[in-house]
Amino acid sequence: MTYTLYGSKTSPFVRKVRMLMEDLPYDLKELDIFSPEGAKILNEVNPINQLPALVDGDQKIWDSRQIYNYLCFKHELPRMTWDEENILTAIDSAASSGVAILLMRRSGLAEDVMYAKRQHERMSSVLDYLKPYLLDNALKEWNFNTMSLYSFLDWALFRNIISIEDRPECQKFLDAHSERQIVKETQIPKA
Ligand SMILES: N[C@@H](CCC(=O)N[C@@H](CS)C(=O)NCC(=O)O)C(=O)O
Repeated sequence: MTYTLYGSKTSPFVRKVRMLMEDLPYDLKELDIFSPEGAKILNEVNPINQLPALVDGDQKIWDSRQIYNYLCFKHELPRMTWDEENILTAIDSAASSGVAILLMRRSGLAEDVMYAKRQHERMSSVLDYLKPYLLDNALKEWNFNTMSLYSFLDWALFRNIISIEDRPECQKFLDAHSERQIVKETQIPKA
């Protein structure tokens, strides 16, 4: 049975699911969700109007974490501990803050307002919190959390949303995983 994954090649939330599905059969249906056609197709699959969405026969699954849980259930992938779940929540929250900043910029909104500052503070706070993890487990492990972290960092740098100049552990982490085949296969298109 081939899954259908609705996504885009730039989304960090889609990328980590593509990494997770490296050995699973799926068709990627790329959507430009800001075009009327793409938005219509996405809305028929996911009323939240966000990517990714997974379709498995009659079953639709929204949200990357739900997709992870669904695939864990179906393919008996290892479940996370509660501490690992917290790490995923932190990474996803940082990525959502990054997406909020991107949407603000695309809307022409200034970033010297409380809402934007909260998003930047959240991303910094998460990266501060993850420093010991980045220096240890994250260098050695390749699982949904490290896939999520890689996808977020690479995307946020690509979009100029974060700077890691003062965070060598982030660069070390990216370097540790950048040669993986699935990382290369899912690279963000530069054009
Ligand atoms: N909680 C969702 C977040 C997904 C998300 O934010 N997707 C972005 C693309 S990176 C999106 O579709 N944004 C459009 C919007 O929010 O209107 C998940 O984990 O899948």
